Amino acid sequence: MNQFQGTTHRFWSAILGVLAVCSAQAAIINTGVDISPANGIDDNWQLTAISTVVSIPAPFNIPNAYVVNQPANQFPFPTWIPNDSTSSWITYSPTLYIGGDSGRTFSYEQSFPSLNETISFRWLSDNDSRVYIDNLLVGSRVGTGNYFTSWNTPVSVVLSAGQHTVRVEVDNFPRDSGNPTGMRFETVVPEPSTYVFGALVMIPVVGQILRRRANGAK
Ligand SMILES: [Ca+2]
Ligand SMILES: [Ca+2]
Repeated sequence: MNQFQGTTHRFWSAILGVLAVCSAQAAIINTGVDISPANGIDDNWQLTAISTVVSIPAPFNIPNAYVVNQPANQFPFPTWIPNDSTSSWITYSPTLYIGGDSGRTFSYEQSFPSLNETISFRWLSDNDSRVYIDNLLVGSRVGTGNYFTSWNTPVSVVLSAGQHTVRVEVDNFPRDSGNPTGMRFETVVPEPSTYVFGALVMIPVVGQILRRRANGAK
């Protein structure tokens, strides 16, 4: 390698290093991706709250969120899009209680580190759901409750560098029988179309606007 080749090599190494940093994904870990699956508990997501107007059946044990590991042909699969190697469903109970009214709202959370970057993600839920990052609503699937049969258009969020929290609130609709609830969440590679047509939410900017309004209201 001569001097010119060495300079060129260093140049491209630097460029590739920058690209590697730019393409790094925030470390939200998909649901059901579990380094120690034997206990059935999701290592990365936690069940932080259950809001009930009726008692729900045991067993459940906050903060454990459990991976739904039914075979792909066993209820609630394939009515729910079956698990795959990218992500799996999680729920509040190790036995996925499906015998009766198991409502109402289940909150799943994960704390994660991020660069100053844009991330995109999509999710499934039984039934309605809302996604918050640092307590700001960034996406929702509400109305029919049938959000277990198709993925939403990915939501993109601009994050500041640092530690963040994602929370997914899932409302299980009341029903007399056969009433599972669960959630499935995965990050996706941002696509250019996402920036144009998707919901682009800038967490730091929104925070600044809210602060300005608060200051102005004094
Ligand atoms: Ca585990
Ligand atoms: Ca349900």
